[in-house]
Amino acid sequence: MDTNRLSKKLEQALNDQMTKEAHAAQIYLSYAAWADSQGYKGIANFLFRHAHEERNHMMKFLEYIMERGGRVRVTAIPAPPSDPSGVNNCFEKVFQHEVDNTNAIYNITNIAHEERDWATFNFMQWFVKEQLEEETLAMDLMDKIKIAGGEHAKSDALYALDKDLLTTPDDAPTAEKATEDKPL
Ligand code: OFO
Repeated sequence: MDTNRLSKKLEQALNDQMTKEAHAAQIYLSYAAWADSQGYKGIANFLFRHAHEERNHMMKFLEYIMERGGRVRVTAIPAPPSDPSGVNNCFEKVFQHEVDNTNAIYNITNIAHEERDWATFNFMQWFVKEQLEEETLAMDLMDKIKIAGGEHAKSDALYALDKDLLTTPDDAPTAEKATEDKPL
């Protein structure tokens, strides 16, 4: 008896996303290694921590596919893109990556909706919320580098930014947590 509760299309999409999350971890690892090679220990630390989060996302997809009786397919992870040309470019790449990942998450959520697979639709809500946080976090990075001077940031501003990222929390506060007396 077939106990697979996922359609072939969703099973494939979830497997693809599992690989995408592994790829995301590789991207953050490579940017972190680049940052360290440039002497930015704080930025590297922030990106290494984030790579770890992406591996956790990968595990959630893996676990969910198994839970639904589907078949997990572990495939090759594509190589990360080329090194950033500077801190500004690094943060732009991070932001663009997160926007692309949000689109991939929305695509699976759409398929689940079309198929009326409410279990998968419900599972995907965690990622919809997570992507909101990830994009906010990436936007915060863009704000920080903008204030530091963008592409033309001077070394003292980059030094302060690097120190700041060493202790920047892994999760960004989102609008739903805001109150009148405690705005973001
Ligand atoms: Fe897995 O959220 Fe970033 O990519």
